Amino acid sequence: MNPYLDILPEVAEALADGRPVVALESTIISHGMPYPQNVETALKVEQIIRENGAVPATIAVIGGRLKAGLSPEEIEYFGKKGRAIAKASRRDLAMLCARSEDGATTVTTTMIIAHMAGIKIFATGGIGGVHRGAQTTMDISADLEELAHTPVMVICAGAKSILDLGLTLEYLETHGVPVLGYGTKELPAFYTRHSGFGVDYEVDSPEELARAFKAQGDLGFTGGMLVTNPIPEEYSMPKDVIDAAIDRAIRECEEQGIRGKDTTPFLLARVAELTGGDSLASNIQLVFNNARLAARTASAYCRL
Ligand code: PSU
Ligand code: MN
Repeated sequence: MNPYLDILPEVAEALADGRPVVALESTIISHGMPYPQNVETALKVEQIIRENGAVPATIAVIGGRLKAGLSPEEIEYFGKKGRAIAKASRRDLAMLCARSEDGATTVTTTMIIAHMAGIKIFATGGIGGVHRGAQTTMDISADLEELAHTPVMVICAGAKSILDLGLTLEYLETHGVPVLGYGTKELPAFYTRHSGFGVDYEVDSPEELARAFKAQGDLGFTGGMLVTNPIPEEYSMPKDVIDAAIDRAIRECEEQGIRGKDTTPFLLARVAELTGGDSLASNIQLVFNNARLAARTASAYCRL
């Protein structure tokens, strides 16, 4: 086992017994939602995963240790400290380990640590991607590169239109990452079920998702797989409301000269403010929905 890795006993036992485990990220807790809704959501997500037959493993870096599985107290700590916790991408892990510091894991680092621990399925809200204007800023999330290289299935609600969804799909195609739609042929756009862009394949059951991921591993491919699960209709937002908030947040981001790793947390927080909490409520519900699908898919994978 990697000398920097700590696996929570409950998670280690499930993995040793071949029982289903679902990884969860901690940037969504510290940087993606405000306190206390972030802690309430993170704990509820763990409960939903249990109710659907799997063991949750929330992933983070604490004191330079890579943690696969957190206690409720540790989740509370990440939620309370919020944006004071460093957002940890691939380039940050070595320094955090060397300096014994804390880090909130993004999709990228959650995939890395999940893979180290032997966890195959990971549920989150949205992934990073190619930002609008990337032609000049070159702002492309490390999440896409990780999906290209690390064999973990990421179940999300698509990508927010803070990103250029068309370019994000092109990048994933170039790097050979399958983009599956759960019960849909259309890429969902996080807050809304529709983006106007197609996915590679529509898949209609957790069993089929599990078989697809198994086949990818059996083929000797080392990359990940992206599952996009549309937000339930009753929680989706009106497209004009969310588009207006996103356009305004992007304008403010440019005006304030915000760049690099601060861009996504700024846009997420600003969109939530501009929609008066409606977007937060949708965000929470889509994470629950992804957790359910991930737990069922992890269970199906264990039965193969
Ligand atoms: N998109 C969301 N919610 C999130 C994130 C992205 O809708 O919480 C977080 C995830 O942790 C993701 C990270 O991995 O932001 C991407 O950041 P960046 O764009 O800096 O790569
Ligand atoms: Mn970026």
